[in-house]
Amino acid sequence: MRRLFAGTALVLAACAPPPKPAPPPISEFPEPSALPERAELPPLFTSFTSDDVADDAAAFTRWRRDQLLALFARYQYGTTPPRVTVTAQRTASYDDLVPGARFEEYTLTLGDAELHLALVRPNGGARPPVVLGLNKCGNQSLVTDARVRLTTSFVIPACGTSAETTRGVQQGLWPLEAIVARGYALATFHESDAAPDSPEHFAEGLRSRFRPEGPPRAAWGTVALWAWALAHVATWLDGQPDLDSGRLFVFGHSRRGKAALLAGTLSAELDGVVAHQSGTAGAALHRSLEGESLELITLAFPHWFNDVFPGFSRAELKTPVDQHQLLALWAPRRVVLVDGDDDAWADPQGAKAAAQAASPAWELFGEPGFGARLTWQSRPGAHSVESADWALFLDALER
Ligand code: GTR
Repeated sequence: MRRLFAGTALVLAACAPPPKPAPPPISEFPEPSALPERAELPPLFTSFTSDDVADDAAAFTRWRRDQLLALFARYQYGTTPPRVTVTAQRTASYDDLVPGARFEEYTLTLGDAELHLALVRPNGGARPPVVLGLNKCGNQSLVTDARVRLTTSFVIPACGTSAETTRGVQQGLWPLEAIVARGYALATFHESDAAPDSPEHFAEGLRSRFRPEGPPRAAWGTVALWAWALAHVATWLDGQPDLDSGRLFVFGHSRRGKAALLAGTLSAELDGVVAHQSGTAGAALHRSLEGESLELITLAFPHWFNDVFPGFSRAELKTPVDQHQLLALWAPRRVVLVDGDDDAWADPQGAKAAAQAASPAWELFGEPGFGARLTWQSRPGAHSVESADWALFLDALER
């Protein structure tokens, strides 16, 4: 999807734009306690530091996007290191593992770190669209076949006592045969390769290899690490000539939905996102005050964010960024938000309101927003991914 940004650069070169309002260094952004309370949503287009307004797509792309990224980095997710080069080596390929598909395993090298990717492609000649997502327990949890590489990264207790005990345990969440039957390839890697979802294992994965810039308190949390890894894998997938680089989507459920939403702000290669029940610090507005609060999420999962975000506990109205702005960073790409009727914790109405509030960003690009490229829906049921949900996700992407 580089076209979007490349095209903008051409427009900019031709029009010699005015200089962008320079944001102060991220370390000089005020502390949460010094920020004013404001009940209304922070603006999509007006500068954080001046009265400048990004009133067209070129201005939004030129400077407002960077401001919003800086605000999210400083106040929520933490700063991420610069991009590194990705190289890949195919380590296995099986034609008899998933009916109608080839199951491949790759080792991706990001600087001197490694991620282990499973890529399941439908048989046939066409270049398939791709859905990329983090998996919770390791690639071996998607299938029962003993040939698939066992993860060597940390296995969280919710998955099993060891990698060996988790073969096939996530099959229901990843209906590979049905996904490829719809013509999609599925790319996935173990989230612990990037960052274990555990404060006790905080220093493992990419965090052991990369030191983000900036003051320590602003350093990346686990959601940002996951997003950064997804963005790198998206770059590699985008460069594969036998995959459809114009239809590269990222999927995530719940905490992984938060990471999927953030990934698209770091990657122009991603053409769309399916964020399922992503909730607080995902698609739901901080200011909706329903479901999980900032206080509870930062107490229960401090490792997901930077050390500044807990400063908004019981102070949601002080947040200088809200989640409609995260969605706006996807404009004009495809955003599919799905919630569950019985999942009040994830605040479905807060996500719907965020999507409605983000819609003007699509219109800035001359595209229809809410209800068209940016959709929200709620399906019956609670907080989970069922195999049947995939038909709904893929239908939504195709609408
Ligand atoms: C919950 C958490 C949510 C959501 C969920 C999940 O415990 O409060 O923010 O991320 O976990 O990932 O299933």
